[in-house]
Amino acid sequence: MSTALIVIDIQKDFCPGGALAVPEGDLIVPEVNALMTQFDAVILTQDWHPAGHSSFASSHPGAAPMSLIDMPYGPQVLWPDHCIQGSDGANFHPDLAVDRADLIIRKGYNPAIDSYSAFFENDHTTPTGLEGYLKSRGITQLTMVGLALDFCVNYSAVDAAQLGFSVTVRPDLCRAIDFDGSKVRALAGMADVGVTL
Ligand code: VGL
Ligand code: ZN
Repeated sequence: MSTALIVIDIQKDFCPGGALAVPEGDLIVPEVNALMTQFDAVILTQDWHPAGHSSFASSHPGAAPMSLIDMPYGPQVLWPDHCIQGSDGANFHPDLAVDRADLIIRKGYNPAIDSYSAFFENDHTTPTGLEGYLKSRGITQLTMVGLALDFCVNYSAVDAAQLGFSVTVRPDLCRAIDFDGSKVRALAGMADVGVTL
């Protein structure tokens, strides 16, 4: 049985001053770095959108950021432009111990589909490859930290639990966008599928 720490989207755009800033997103970095030494594997995820991505409000004339639209795969929140491939905002927080990572998995690169989860795009069927990576390394126990608790951490944790991994989320090492009750809903949803909080 091997363990992995999955560090979700600790990128400049999700930290104060960034394009989609999560309040206090930067405060978790020192403790996340310290936690990395306690796992067999450390995996980082990186939100990585092409310019003009379909999850950006700017790609939908007249749509306001944080409004909802119906996509072929279901409802989608429209975000401010963020984590554009190669942009400074897509970089990891400068203090994150990136050198400790065994794997960096990028997601959200498909122009037509958003990808909150580290495992599947928002259609819930297109895989990122992370499941195969973990299984082929014999990793069964996952701990998740990062940004944002109510979106990418939430979707990643629920998918991992449903794929049969043993999953712990550390809410103290996450921060939430907390949009329209999303934080409370996320915590309840993760608990429902057996995620340890
Ligand atoms: C995220 C919204 C859009 C996240 C990514 O990392 O939680 N949220 N893209
Ligand atoms: Zn995104």
